[in-house]
Amino acid sequence: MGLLFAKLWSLFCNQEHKVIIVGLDNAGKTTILYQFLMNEVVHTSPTIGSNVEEIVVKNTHFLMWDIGGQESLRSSWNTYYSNTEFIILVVDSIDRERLAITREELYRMLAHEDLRKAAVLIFANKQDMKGCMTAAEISKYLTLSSIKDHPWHIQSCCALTGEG
Ligand code: G3D
Ligand code: MG
Repeated sequence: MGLLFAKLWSLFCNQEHKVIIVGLDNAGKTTILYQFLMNEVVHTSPTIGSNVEEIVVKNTHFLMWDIGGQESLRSSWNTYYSNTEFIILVVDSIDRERLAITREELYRMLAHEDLRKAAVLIFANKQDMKGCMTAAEISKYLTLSSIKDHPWHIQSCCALTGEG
């Protein structure tokens, strides 16, 4: 019985989970991915298409897709959606002008059939920047409290230092 349980547990633990990292260009997606991966800051250039990396946390494998956020690439985000369990939405907390676009993209994603069961983590990134919006302000603007059909969480962070 114990052995069976251990086997089931290890099977469960070794499962691979698909995560997509989305957000507008320059939000900090690639920096966050490499912060997860190596705990260090890498010099990024705008992502054309996508980067994919595997991260292992306590025996659980996460396949992280970092998808380019430029306007021309956003329409192809949905080609990455199938089997996605977690969405990481990265927000540039200093970019007030484009928060409305992020909001639009967020609700478009949440309405997509392939993401019906996905949980959402919103990173309010660039908290080191003076005058940035707080996670509470972003949460209010994105009306996160109205999201009832997906588990969600907002976390303030600074991808450069790994804080948050
Ligand atoms: P993207 O993948 O979402 O397009 P990147 O964004 O990861 O390429 O980051 C875009 C720029 O924002 C980079 O600066 C990166 O260093 C910077 N950046 C990312 N996270 C933070 C943060 O938390 N704080 C600050 N101050 N800057 C951040 P460059 O200058 O290389 O374009
Ligand atoms: Mg990028």
